[in-house]
Amino acid sequence: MLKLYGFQQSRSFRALWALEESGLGYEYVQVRLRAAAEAADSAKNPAYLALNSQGKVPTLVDGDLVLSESVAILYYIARSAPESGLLPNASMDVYARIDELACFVLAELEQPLWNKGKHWFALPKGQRIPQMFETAKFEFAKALQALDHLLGDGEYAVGKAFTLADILLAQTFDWAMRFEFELPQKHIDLRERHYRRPACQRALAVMA
Ligand SMILES: N[C@@H](CCC(=O)N[C@@H](CS)C(=O)NCC(=O)O)C(=O)O
Repeated sequence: MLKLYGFQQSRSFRALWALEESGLGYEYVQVRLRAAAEAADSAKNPAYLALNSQGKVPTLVDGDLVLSESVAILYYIARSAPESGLLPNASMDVYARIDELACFVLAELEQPLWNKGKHWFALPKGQRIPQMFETAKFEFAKALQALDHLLGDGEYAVGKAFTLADILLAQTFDWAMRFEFELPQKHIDLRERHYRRPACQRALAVMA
């Protein structure tokens, strides 16, 4: 059975949501990011570091396979459950658009969010630069402008059905709202719409 290691509201929620959409059996294991290494459930415990050398979440384990990048985990879940449509059986164009959005979320959209997080609470106190908040705000607004050129005005990110690209966008917009970034109403609406999906609601309950 698949085993997902995660921590509350973090990138691990993407994977948990995808697992619920997929219908695959899985076990969810909560690890604690800011616990001392001695704690058995700490992400810095040697047992967890053996799976994820950076002590980060998410980590997905399937037999001998250990994956530690959220987007790779989403693709693995999608390919393990083709009937879920998370990666639809579609044309090269559709695959290319999904890949493009997945790369964009990682490389452009979430970076300013994480930069704010790093300088807010994640970096050691002496390394934090509060002025980075404004830089992050500026860069996020720029990324949103670029996103407008990648997204059409349909209900879904790509094509006419829900895919892993929708999970990535909705979860990243949720993150932006929690981190107090300005978000256009259309993206707030997208997040609301997709978070109402039964699979997302179940994932939220698992994580609680
Ligand atoms: N590129 C990785 C990033 C994983 C990552 O940075 N996860 C954060 C939580 S969202 C984490 O575990 N941070 C703990 C730390 O930096 O010590 C992915 O997408 O999975």
